Amino acid sequence: MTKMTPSEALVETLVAEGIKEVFGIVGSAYMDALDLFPAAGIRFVSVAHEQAAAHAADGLARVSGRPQVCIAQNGPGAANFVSAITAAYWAHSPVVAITPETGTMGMGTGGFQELDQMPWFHACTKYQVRVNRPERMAELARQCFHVAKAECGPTQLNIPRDYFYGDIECEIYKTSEVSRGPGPEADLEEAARMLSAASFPVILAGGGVSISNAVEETRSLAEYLTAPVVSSYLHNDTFPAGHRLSVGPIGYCGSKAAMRTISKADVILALGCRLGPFGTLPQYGMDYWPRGARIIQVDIDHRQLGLSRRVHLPVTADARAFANRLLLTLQASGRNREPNAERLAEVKREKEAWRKELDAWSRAPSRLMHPRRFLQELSSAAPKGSIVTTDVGNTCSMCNSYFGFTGARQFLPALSWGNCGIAYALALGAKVGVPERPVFALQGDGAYGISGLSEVMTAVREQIPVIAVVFNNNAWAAEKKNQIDYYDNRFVGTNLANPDFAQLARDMGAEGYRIEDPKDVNEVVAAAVSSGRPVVIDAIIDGAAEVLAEPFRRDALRPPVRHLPRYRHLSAHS
Ligand SMILES: Cc1ncc(C[n+]2csc(CCOP(=O)(O)OP(=O)(O)O)c2C)c(N)n1
Ligand SMILES: [Mg+2]
Repeated sequence: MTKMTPSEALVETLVAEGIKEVFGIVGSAYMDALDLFPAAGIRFVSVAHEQAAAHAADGLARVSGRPQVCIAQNGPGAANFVSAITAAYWAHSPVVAITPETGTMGMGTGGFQELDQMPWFHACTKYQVRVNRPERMAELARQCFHVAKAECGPTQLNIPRDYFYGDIECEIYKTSEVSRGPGPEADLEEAARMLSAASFPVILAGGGVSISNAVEETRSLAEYLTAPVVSSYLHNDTFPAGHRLSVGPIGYCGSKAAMRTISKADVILALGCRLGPFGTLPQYGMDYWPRGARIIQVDIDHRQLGLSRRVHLPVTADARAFANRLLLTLQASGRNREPNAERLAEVKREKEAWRKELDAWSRAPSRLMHPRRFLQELSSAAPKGSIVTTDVGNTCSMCNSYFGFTGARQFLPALSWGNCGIAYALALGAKVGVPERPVFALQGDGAYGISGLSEVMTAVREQIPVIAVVFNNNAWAAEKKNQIDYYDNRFVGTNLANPDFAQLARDMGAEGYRIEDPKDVNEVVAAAVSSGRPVVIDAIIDGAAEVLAEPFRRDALRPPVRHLPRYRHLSAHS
């Protein structure tokens, strides 16, 4: 036991956990701890809005695979975390949100910046705790790190502001690594039997493959079985795109090759995959999910097993450990598999057909630059190994069929929270974690206005050279597409009128480029990558009905029905 202050105990716990950066906006509530950061070797990355601090911590956690930290002033500062922490929750990203709160002697009196902060984070964290005595600062902070790691999600450390002060005795030590097994032997054997007997086995690689760094193990398994590998929705980085068994992602705006391939499966190994219901909906008019297929579902979180689909073999296991042991079990079974030439040829055929179709879509005529043509150029111009974050929007969704990756932790999309305004700040965090790689933040013009624009100031101030690409179609086009398809082109709130984003970037101290012709993409991207400075590329693209992707929520929208006389002309069939 060593004598220290609670502020010292908190900061020393961060140091013990290997924290090098903390994202936030300064506030008096935690200034006593903040003052120690430089001496502790912790960089405080000061952002423009607390939402960006939590997204940046998420981005850094996703690329590093380690818990990361954001901190905010009590009340309004902490409230600004909520949406971003929810995004991290659905991304299974270990973010520790430190939320100082009103002092213990003022609680309940309605003093200043006071509201019970625990309910805000109740539904979006794996664990939350209020430091109830200053002496427990290190212990409770440590528990937040432990659960964030062990349960792959955000936690909240809530600290009454007077509890940073005083003298305490405590011990500082690092949380241990939780090892996770490959699942029961009997399940591994059953999985080996099912896959060996399958006539068309398919591996569905989910986010857990990336989280557990199981890409190599998945590759070996796929090669042994000659099993095509489909990435789950928005998890394009779970298998190398150039591999001969890779067919790309299913889900909204995904790969038709992947959808046609999985539709033929009689056995699916859903590895590190929760089989999220949105990610398996029909797409491109294809109801591709093979209802007759037998499913082996492997997830580290037993709550996900069989949650949205009937599963024949549910296994609670680490994706990497499971894949590794399953391969050994298959090899030991004596069935020494030769590569299945027919299946390989089929995969090749499907990929080629999809490539041709996508190419034709990307070269369709348009008045302004076609978004697909732009994405085609952008995805080939981005250097191999780049990290790409994406937002929520019509153009961003199309990215799913253009961007392939070489390995895990390279693709950071908004995922299931689906909030516009996430991409830029995710990229800030990612770039801090992997400074040697180009980091691209892809977002629509609407989403950029929510958060990206103001965080360019952060990138400049903190010298974090992310490359932002703004898909500028002067519209909240994903929503506009609904008005086109369902509301007879009545545009309420979906048109935008943008400033010159490139000029604005230059005014903020970043580099700014404008692209109107796909031929310029290569040159601009090369300049952006070599500049080593924050860059904003304003890509002027077409937003006409013909170039837009399908409505995002076809599954949930209905034609308008109006009964009242004053609205009757707004009915679908008026
Ligand atoms: C925070 C938040 N607000 C609103 C929405 C609803 N929404 C989904 S997509 C979208 C439009 C996105 O527009 P933009 O970023 O310009 O991309 P585009 O669709 O034009 O490519 C909106 C408003 C959302 N997902 N998140
Ligand atoms: Mg737009």
